Amino acid sequence: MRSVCIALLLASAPGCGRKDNAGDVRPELTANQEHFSSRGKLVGIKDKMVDIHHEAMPSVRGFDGTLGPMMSMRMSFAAPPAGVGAVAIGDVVAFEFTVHYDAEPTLRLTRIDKLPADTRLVLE
Ligand SMILES: [Cu+2]
Repeated sequence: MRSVCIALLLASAPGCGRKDNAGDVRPELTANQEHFSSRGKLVGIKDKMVDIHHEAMPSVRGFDGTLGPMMSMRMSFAAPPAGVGAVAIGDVVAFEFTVHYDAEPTLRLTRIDKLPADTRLVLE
């Protein structure tokens, strides 16, 4: 899923929840990384990668510099350097991440916190 999502970010194709003509347009990226946040359900941890089924995000910048929505999906992130802490598979989480436009791994968690188990998420 991650590779598909990244490919779509790279190609700026409709998909990965992005819609044509949505958001502003920035012809060239002026920063090599940007910070975003969302909520979701932790669905996997393996090899320092964390899979999260995240809610829709209203505004994420793709590699073409445009901001657009990303639909709810399962996506893989590199774990924070300090690890994921007390969260476990099945937990509802709030998380923050950076998108790195010029370095791998592209998606890196910077923070992940457990939310109350009865937190209502909107997942598709
Ligand atoms: Cu996504």
